[in-house]
This record gives sequence, C-alpha cells and structure tokens, in this order.
Amino acid sequence: MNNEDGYELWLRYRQVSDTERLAQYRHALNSIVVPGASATAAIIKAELARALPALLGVPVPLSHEPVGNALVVGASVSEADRRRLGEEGFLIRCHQSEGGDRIFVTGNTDIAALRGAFHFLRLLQIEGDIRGLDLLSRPRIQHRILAHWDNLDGSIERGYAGRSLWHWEELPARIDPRIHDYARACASIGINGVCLNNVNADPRILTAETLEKAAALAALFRPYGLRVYLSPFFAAPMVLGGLDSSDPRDLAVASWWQRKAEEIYRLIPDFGGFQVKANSEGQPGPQDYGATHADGANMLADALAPHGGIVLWRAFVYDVAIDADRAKCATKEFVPLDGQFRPNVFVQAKNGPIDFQPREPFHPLFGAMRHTPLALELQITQEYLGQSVYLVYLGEMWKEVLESDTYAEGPGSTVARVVDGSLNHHAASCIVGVANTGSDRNWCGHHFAQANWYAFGRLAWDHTLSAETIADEWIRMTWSNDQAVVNAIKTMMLGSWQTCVNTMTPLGLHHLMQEGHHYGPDPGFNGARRADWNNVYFHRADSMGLGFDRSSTGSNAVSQYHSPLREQFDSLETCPDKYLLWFHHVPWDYRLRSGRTLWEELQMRYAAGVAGVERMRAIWASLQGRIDPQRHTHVSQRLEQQLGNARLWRQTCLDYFGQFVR
Ligand code: GCW
Repeated sequence: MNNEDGYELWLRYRQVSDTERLAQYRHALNSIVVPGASATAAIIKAELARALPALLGVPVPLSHEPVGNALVVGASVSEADRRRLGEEGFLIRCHQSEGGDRIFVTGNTDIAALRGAFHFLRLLQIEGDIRGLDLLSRPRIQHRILAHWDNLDGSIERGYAGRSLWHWEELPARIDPRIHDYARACASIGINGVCLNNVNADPRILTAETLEKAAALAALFRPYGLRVYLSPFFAAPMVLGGLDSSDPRDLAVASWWQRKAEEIYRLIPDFGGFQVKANSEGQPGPQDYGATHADGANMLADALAPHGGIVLWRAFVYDVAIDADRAKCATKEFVPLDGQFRPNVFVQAKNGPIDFQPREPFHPLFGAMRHTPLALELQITQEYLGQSVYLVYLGEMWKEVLESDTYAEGPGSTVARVVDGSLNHHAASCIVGVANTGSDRNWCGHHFAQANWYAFGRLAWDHTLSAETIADEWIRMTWSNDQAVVNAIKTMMLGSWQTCVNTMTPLGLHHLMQEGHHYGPDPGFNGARRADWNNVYFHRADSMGLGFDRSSTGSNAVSQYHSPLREQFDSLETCPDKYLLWFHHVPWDYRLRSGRTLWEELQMRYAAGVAGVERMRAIWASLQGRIDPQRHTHVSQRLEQQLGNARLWRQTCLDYFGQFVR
C-alpha cells in the first residue's frame, strides 16, 4: 500500500473497488461534455478529467458532443426548475436518448454546475448507485463561510496546522498554487465565502496595499464560487484615516467607511462584507464612544449596502459590568437591540454562551432575537478540544447544537431553523466556521481534523444530514471503501466527541484548560487579571460541591431560555447530566440518575475519557495494513499523545477536585 501524506484530502480519486459498481460507471460514462466556456467551466472540466479516469481506471475523454453514454455538466434548465434551484442549487438526472444514455448535471449558473459536478464525483467516490439518478439539491443556508484567524505576519490565532496559506508577503505578485487546491476543497463541500483575516484585526488589513493582495485572492476564488470577506479594525478611521474619532455617529467617520467600501468594491466587485469583533477582548468598538453595537453595525452596513455587502457583527462580548455571569452577557446586551439592525446585518453568535468549549448548551440568543438574522459561528479549529493532537469528530457536536430546540415558537423551534431563516422568516441566512487549515502538508495538522472541515461544509449546505452519513462519506473518500475499515473508523469517530468531553469537562464542566494556549488541564488556575478568565470561576469547587449555579437561585442564566427548557435546566432533578455542572452547584454526595454520587460519577467519567482513547487506539492498531503506513503511523502517534494527555487530565482533575470532597 502506497504511502500517502493527506494532501489530497477527500478529493482522493482512487479506482473504484467494487467490481459491479465499476462496471456500472464504465458503462455510463463513455465521455464527458462540459459546454460552458467560463473559468468555472474550465475548473469543472479539469476536475472531471482528473477524477473520472482515476476512479474508473479507463480513459474518459472530454468531447464537444456526447460520444456513447455521456455525462453532460452545465446544460440549461427548464423554467420550472429554474425557480426551484436558486443560484447554487443543482439537478442530477438521467435521460435515455437515441445516441446513448445521458447524465445531466445542471443548474442556473456555472457555479451550481460545479457544485453538482462535485456531488456526482462524491457518489462515485463512495461507490453509490448512479442508475436512474434524479436528485435536486440546494443549500439550506445562504452564506457558508470559512473564517480564517490569519494574521498578516503569517501566524494563525488558534491555528494548529502551520502557517497561513495566503503568504501575504508574496501577494499579489505570486499566488501559491496550493490555494487552488484549497479552493477546490471548499467548492467541493459547498462553502461559498472565505474571511481572510483574524477577527482580532490588524488595521493594515484595509490599506490600499493589502486590499490589492486580497483582490488577488478574490480573483482566484471567484470561479470556485467563493467570495472574500474581511475583518476590519473598528478604529481604522483614526489609525488609517487620521480622523480624531471612530464614533459611528460621526458623519466624517461614516463617510470614511463609505469611501473605503467604494475602494474595496473597485478591486473586488463581489466582495462579501465585513466580519466584526468590536468591544470584545480589547478590540475597539462603538461603545468606546457611548454608541451601541447597532450603531456600529449599521454604519458599516450602510457603507456596504449599495454594493450588496453584509456585516457579520459578532456577539462574543462579556463585559463584567453587564453581568457577573459571563454566560449571560451577550444575550443581555443584544436582545434590547433586536429590531434596530439594518437588513444586511447578521448578529453572529457562537454555538454556546461561553467560548467554544468541548460541550456547551446552545447560546440562548438563538431563541431570543426574532427580528435579526442570526449567524451561527462554529469553531472547526480545536482550540479547546485537544488542538491537532486529539481525534475529535465535531459533526456530532454541531448536530447537537443545530437540533437543540429553543422553543421560541413552541416545540420544533430548533437552532437550525433559526439559523436557516425559516423560523423567523428571514430570507438571509449565514453560518461561519473558524477554519482549521494551515500550511501543514495535510492541511489540518491531524488527518482526522480534515473530517471537521468536511463536516462543516456538508452541514452548512444541508443541516439535516446526519453526523453518521457525513462521517461515512468522508471515510470512504479519505481512507477506504472497504466496509470493515469504514465500520471501524466510523466507530472511532462517532464516539470521539463524547470521549473528548469525558476527558476534559464531563457533566457540564467547562473552561478547565491551561491558561493562554488552552491545551491540557489546570482546574486550579486562579491567576488571571479578570475573574472570568480564571478556571476556578467556572467550576466553583468547594467543600459543598461543584459547578456554577446558574439556576433561578443562582445567576439565573436559566431565565434566558424559553419554557420548558428554563424549568428543565433550573431543577437539579430534571437538568440533563450533560449540563449538570453548567447550571448547578451540586453537592459531592448528590446521587445522579446513574445511582452514583457526583464524586463517583466524576471519577467514572474521567476514567471513561481515558478508556475511550484506549479504544480508539486499539481499533486503529487493528487497521494496520489496511491503511497506508505513513498515515497510519501519523495517526497512531497522535493517539498515543492523546492518551498521555487524557491520563493527565484524569489525574490532575481528580487530584484537584478530590481535595474538596470530604
Ligand atoms: O475562543 C476565544 C479565543 C480567542 C479568540 C476569541 C474570539 C479571536 O481564545 O483567541 O480571538 O475567542 O472568538 O474572538
């Protein structure tokens, strides 16, 4: 078995192994016709010409007219279909004709045809049945954006896979050819936006010089259906423009942004918009002038609106003056502003109210702002989840969030329906994933972290897909179609998130990681300058018990959720175990549903964290010889490291919490 380095990601076209399927595909695909002449059509041609001969093991020529049974990509659609498909939706349909059978992959635009072409290739990659295909697929969420926390110096905030792919210093003169492969990967899973820079923004992102660099990337991305977004520095009018204020209500400030927007759109006509972190963790913002988040967002929105751009205004704020419980701050700050935002503003909230922890209950904002489109921000990069050492499949976590019921409009008011716009009747919708890519040869540091990039794209396109279906596809494309291998890897992946939660923060614990870098345990950490940057703030262990009391007799964060969740979370008896210590300060000898006391359960969970990694390690070892040696060894080494770290978590946390147990 040949060594592989993981560079090809899931676009790893190997000859189909099932002989019946192979015969079916060879029969159906004698030639390829891509009638379009655009840059996108050229990309479709190149992808099919690369993929089909490799998958089928025989030449599949590109031709102007169908020869024999043919795949035709990009042909026009009927009037009725046109309306159903929107801009990016596609159809895949089989037709029989005299000259031969045809498989048509069509859409309203070449970009739609590109999406369809990748979908069709995926069917072959997973060795599916392509006879009689008749499918229509369109995205459920409109803007599906990867957010890169890349700095202009090439470093990446919370990046664990090397340096920035952009090579800012070489742009615009040289564009790393690798970026084409990045764009192919994004296009193949339906991502349609890329925010190039860190939300902790460098003001220089908006200089004329940097904008030319961004424009070079935008030009590369355009035919792949990817728009570029930027994270501006809110005080740029002062830092770059020499104004003496950045007050959003100041006309000179607003007109500076208008001119900046004009300059951007001259260079990047399809520019997507701004993603903004303001008045959060030291970033400047409208509140510096006594103005509100709405004032700030609207001023930027007005500058972008004439050009069709949007503002993603982040709700990751936790000013202690707002509430002593950090989990409550964002909702308290933003709900009073609901209804005040321009139509091209999204308020963008993380999945949970604290900060991308291994598990959090969903962010209450999703049930609380009915008049504003809310963008969901997920973190693909594993800042708090073992970085590029841990094998953690995040598809399951994201499904839990998406399927969480906010009860905003009674049962069935899921986060997914808030985000896709259907619940509150918003035409616009957006989801953002903080990217885990970098210059490492395998893109994501850990071979299995590629699955999270993949899963983000697939869920952004269709949040009704199950985590298991997505894992199944990814495994077949990335590793093997051998059913035994697929089953083994799927078992590893589907248990991996719960294993990570058990390893670090079982039963609703959160934020116990080492300061700053957030890898490894440090439950006793108490040296930060802000109370809510200390780990003891979050777990509150004492001789009475463990956990943050957010019940109605504590911080009352439960009140930010709708009934019946509010009551369910509020009562120790009905609060789900997985959120127990998130919402309650629980006595050490309290008996959980399992019959074990809290202290016994905690020991059991930390042990389960270690056992889970041991199980993954054993399964992976059993796959030796069925996976290429290079990738097999790489993952084995990571699992070994993960195991060591899981043991450290168990020991550190049980030693630490044990001191409080009488
Ligand atoms: O998760 C925290 C990270 C910061 C990050 C911040 C945010 C970009 O520790 O590195 O800053 O959240 O989301 O703004």
